[in-house]
Amino acid sequence: MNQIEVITVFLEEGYQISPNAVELICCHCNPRSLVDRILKNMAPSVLVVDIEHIDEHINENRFQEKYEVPVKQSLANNLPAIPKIIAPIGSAINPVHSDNPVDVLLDITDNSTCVGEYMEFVQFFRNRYSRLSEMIRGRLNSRPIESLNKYRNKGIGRREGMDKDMNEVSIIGMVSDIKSTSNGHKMIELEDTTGSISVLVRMADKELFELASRFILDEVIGITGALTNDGKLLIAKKITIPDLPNTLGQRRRSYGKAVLTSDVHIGSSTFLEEQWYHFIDFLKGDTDNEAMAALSKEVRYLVVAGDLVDGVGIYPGQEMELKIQDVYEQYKKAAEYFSEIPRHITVIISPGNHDAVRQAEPQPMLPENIRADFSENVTFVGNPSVVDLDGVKLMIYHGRSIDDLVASIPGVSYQEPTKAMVEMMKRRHLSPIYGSRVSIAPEKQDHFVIGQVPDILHCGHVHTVGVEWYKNVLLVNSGTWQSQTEFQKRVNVVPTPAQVPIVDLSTLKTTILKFSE
Ligand code: D5M
Ligand code: FE
Ligand code: ZN
Repeated sequence: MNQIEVITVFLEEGYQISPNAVELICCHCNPRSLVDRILKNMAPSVLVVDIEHIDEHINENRFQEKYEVPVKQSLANNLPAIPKIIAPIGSAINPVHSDNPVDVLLDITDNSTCVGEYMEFVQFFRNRYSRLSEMIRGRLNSRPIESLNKYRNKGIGRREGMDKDMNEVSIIGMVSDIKSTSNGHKMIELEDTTGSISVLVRMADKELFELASRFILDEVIGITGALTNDGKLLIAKKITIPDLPNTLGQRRRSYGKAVLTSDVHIGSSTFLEEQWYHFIDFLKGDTDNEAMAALSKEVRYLVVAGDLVDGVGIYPGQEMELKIQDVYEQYKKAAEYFSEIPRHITVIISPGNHDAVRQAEPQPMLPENIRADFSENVTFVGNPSVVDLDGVKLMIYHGRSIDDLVASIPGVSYQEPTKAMVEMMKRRHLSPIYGSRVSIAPEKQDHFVIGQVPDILHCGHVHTVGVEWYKNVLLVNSGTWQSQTEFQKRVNVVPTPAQVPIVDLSTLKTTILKFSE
C-alpha cells in the first residue's frame, strides 16, 4: 500500500490520519492487514488517527514500531544536532586536479535526514535487513519466519508443505540474542520482518558451532535446519552468511599510487611531528634516496581515514596531553601541514571520532569553516564513504566498530586490525553491532552495508598498520602518527606509528613506508 492508498482507506471510513501515522503504516511488513486491524478497533470518537492509535496493533519485533531497547532510546534522545548542509559533496567545493578524478559514490554529507525519532529505527533496521538478506537469498531458498507457525503445535506426521526432504527449512534473520545453554550449545534468536524463532547450534556439530561462536548481535544470517516437533526451535544444519562472492568480474585498474593514512592526531603532544615532516618531504620528492624520489613522483592520491586532529574533550584528562588546546587551531595547523603537499596530489579527508563533526555515525564531512583553510587539492568526504579514484573503488571507514569486533569475536585483536576488517567483509557490514561503542544514527539507508564490493577497504582508528587480502578486496589499516598516549598505556593499546601503506593503483600491491626521526 502506498501513502495515498492508506489515506484514502481511512478517509473512506470517516477518519483523517496524521502524516507520521501514514508513514508508520507504510513501512510495516503487511500494511493492509495492519490497516484492517486498526480500523476494526478504532473508537468512533477519534477524528484524526495518529501513532498512538496504531501502536498496539503492531507485533513486537525490531522491524516494527514497538521495538524498544534502552541503548537505542538513549541514542535517540542524545543525538547531536545534524550539522546544516553547507555545500554540495566534496569535489564540487574543492575542485580536484583533473588528472586525479575523485567521484564520491556514497557519503552521508547532505543526505542526513535523521533526527532520532522512533520510526527511523524501524526504517533503518528494515533497510539493513532487506539489503543483507538479499545477498543471502540468492543462495538459500528461505521462507518468512512467520510461515513456520503453521508447524507449531503439530505433530511430526503433519509436515505437509515442508521442503523436499520433509525436514529442512531455511530462514534469514537478524541475530537478536545469543546465549549458551546449560549443556554448552548455542541458542540464537533470529528475527525477520514477520517474526522470530530460536535456533539451536549443537556443540557436536563442530564446524557449525565454531561459526556460531563468532556470531554477533544484529548481523544477518541464513540458517537451514530442522524444526522440532512443536515447531518452536530450529536445529541448525547449515549456516549461510552474506560474505563476498568468490569471484568478481574484471576490475578496472588505474595507474600511479595512492598513499593511505589516518589518525594523524595533530594537536596532541604525542603527535610525531618530526616523522610527519619526513613523510611530507617524501610527498614533495624532497629526498636523497633515488628509489623514494621515483616512488614519490608516482603518488596521485593521499587518503586520510579520520582523526586528522586530536580534538578536545574526547577522553577524560585529554587536555593534559594536548599541545594545541583549541580545536580550530589544531585544524589550522593541519591545513598548514597539508598546504606543503604538492598540488598534483589529490588529498581526501574523512573524519573520525576525534574530529569536529557529530559523533554519531555516519559522520558528515568536516564543516565549511574548517574546510575553508585547506587548499583546493583537498576533497572532504563523510565517514564512511565510497570514492572512485580514477577507476579504483575505495571504501573509507574510520573503524570505530573495530573496538566492538575486538570485544566480541574470539581471535580478533588490535594487533591485527585487518582480521576485524575480514569480519566486516564476511558480514558485508562495517559496523554490525548496534548500540555498543559506535553510536549509529538511524538514517533512512544503512550506510554501513557493504553493497557494491569495493576494490579497497581503508580503515584506521586502532593505530596499528595492517594489510591483507580477503577474497578480491584489499584490506588496509593505515596506522597513526601518534605515539602511545597515557590513556592508551592504561588500556594496553600498542601503536605502530609513522608507517604508511602505499598502494599501486594498477596491481593493488601495497608497500609500507616507515618514517623514522
Ligand atoms: O583510538 C585509538 C585506539 O585507542 C584504538 O585502538 C581504540 C583505543 N581506545 C580508544 N578509546 C578507548 C576506550 N575507551 N577503551 C579502550 N580502548 C580505547 P582513538 O580513536 O584514536 O582515540
Ligand atoms: Fe585515532
Ligand atoms: Zn579513532
